[in-house]
Amino acid sequence: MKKVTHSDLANAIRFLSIDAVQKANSGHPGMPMGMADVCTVLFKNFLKFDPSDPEWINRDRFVLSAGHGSMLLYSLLYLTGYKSVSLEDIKNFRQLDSICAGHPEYEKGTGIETTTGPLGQGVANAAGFAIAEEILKAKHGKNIYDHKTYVIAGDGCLMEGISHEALSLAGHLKLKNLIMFFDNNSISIDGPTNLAVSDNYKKRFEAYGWDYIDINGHNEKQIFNAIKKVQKAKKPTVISCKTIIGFGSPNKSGTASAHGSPLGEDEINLVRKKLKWNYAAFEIPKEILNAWKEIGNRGKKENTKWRKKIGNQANKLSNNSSASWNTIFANAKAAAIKNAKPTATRKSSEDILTLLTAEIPELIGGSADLAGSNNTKTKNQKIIKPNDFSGTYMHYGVREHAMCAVMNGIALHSNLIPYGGTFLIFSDYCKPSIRLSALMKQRVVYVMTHDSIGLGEDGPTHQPIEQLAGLRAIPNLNVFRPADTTETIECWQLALQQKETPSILSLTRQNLAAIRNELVNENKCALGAYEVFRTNTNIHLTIIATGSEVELAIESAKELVKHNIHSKVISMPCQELFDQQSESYKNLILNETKAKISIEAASTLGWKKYTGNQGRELGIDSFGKSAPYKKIYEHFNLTSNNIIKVAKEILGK
Ligand SMILES: Cc1ncc(C[n+]2csc(CCOP(=O)(O)OP(=O)(O)O)c2C)c(N)n1
Repeated sequence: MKKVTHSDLANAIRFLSIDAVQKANSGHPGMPMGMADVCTVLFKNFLKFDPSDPEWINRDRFVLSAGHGSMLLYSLLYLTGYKSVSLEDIKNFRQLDSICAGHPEYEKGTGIETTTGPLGQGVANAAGFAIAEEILKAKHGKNIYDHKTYVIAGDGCLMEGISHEALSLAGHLKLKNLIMFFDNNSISIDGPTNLAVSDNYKKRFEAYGWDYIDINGHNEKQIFNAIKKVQKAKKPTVISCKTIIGFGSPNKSGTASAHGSPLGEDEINLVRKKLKWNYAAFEIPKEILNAWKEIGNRGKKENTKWRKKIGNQANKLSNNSSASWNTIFANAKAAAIKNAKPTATRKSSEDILTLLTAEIPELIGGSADLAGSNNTKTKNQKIIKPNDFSGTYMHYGVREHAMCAVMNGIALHSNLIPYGGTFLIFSDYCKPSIRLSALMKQRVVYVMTHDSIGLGEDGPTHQPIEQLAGLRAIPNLNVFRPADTTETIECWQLALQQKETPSILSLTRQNLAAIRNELVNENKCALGAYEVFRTNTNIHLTIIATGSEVELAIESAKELVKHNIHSKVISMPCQELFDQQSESYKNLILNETKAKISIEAASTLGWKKYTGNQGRELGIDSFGKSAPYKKIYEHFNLTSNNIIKVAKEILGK
């Protein structure tokens, strides 16, 4: 039997990728063809993984940031013996419900470590994986956690701004366990990358504090030596792999035409000739498949050894301390009612976080240079520093986008629970990563303070208007806007309980009066909306408000009595949770009166569905203003006088 060579192994990846893209008549063959050699050497000799135990916590993480090259990942998963990807799945590349989706989609236990496709996200996710590993290593010891994160980034990933943020942060933190393969093929969609970029990559990476190694990405020996070298790295390392996109394609290699469309039957035949691959589409000769399966089996021994070494500690690692959480929340609520005083919800958030961070070591906090403004750092938290990851608080620097994608990586890694803060307005800088938290069902908590014109003098650049509506439009994301300390505690509880849904906590800068003065064990915010005040059994009007505007709604309801208008006030801290309630509950809340007013100091977009045809939405549909905040509320007519006027109008009084 013929000895299986490196080229045989690499070509198996190439042809599976080519054939799958051709059959789907859609996809990106060029990148897998170009990076097949690098991945073969990595998987064969270095990557610590066990396809029979994809969730082994001490596995190396492999992230394909250049997600369009998804067939590279699927080929590797199939060839090395993951149960998640069969040959049939590969034949169904890009078809409905195939695990081999257009771009890799995270699914626990499959070997697909994260969802990629929006270029650059994977780079920051990888930094998050590497940070999580360092934190867990510092906490549990090298005996248990000792692995690396490998990420493949293309020219596109490195052009994206998020990569600059993430690389800079990784360099600062000296993440020696992070290794990037730069698929340096100098081609993107529009053509050669010199149409748009002339970065000196070596200088760029070195300036970030990374080691830079240059290799020919088709030279097995060079690839091997480079990966061997980085096993002992003291810093994050990029291995810049000079590769040829579409390697092996006589007419398309080295050009943008290999990037994102099927090669075509004729060209594929020429590739088969050139690479001496005399097999039919999707056929992997037995000896080559066996050689790949052996590579897949390599990690099993190491996994078994590791399990023996750590003994029963394994169970402890995957548990977290959730049992004690409910007591913390219950006690905090009791204290909030007892000591009620005007408090900004960002401060209420800090207060509950102070209790939580004392008890829940899995909570990893942070902020994008606004720790003191977002109130995300508690007195219990030590700072995470280069070479010292024993802390639980990250100063992410002014890097909102990377912060959020790093948090996704931290959440994906294992059982850590990341939360991070910025101003709500800058959720716009975070959006692509927030969307991916939601898509990947990750428990990431976004602490977004200064959540309206209530922030005052900083003016329209800092005052969110359309942000809440935009965030609420993201599926599987809970947007919480609590109205006082008790609601803030309840919303934090919900954010931590929802293991498959990320949360936004939209919090105020300004003080808010307590609207809840009766202690109930029930988490009222879990209903999404509930009655918080009423002036009579029989009412004419329903006022729905969120966050800082609940206080205004209650004040207006009291005033309305003087005009013979009785009303109830609904606090709606979370539209998404309210929408999930039973029809009868929704009816109870919304349909007691036809006349309804919503009040939220933000875009009115989306409120009509609650106020209905006879309702009115009070909000702000222009940009904000720079002034003391009470003046801005007046400017935008968010006053009880105006609410009374509107109420009279819709009630015809
Ligand atoms: C944020 C983002 N912008 C644009 C795209 C569309 N896109 C997909 S691949 C690609 C070019 C990437 O070039 P490169 O990384 O060099 O990949 P290669 O051509 O080597 O496969 C672009 C612009 C995307 N996926 N994500």
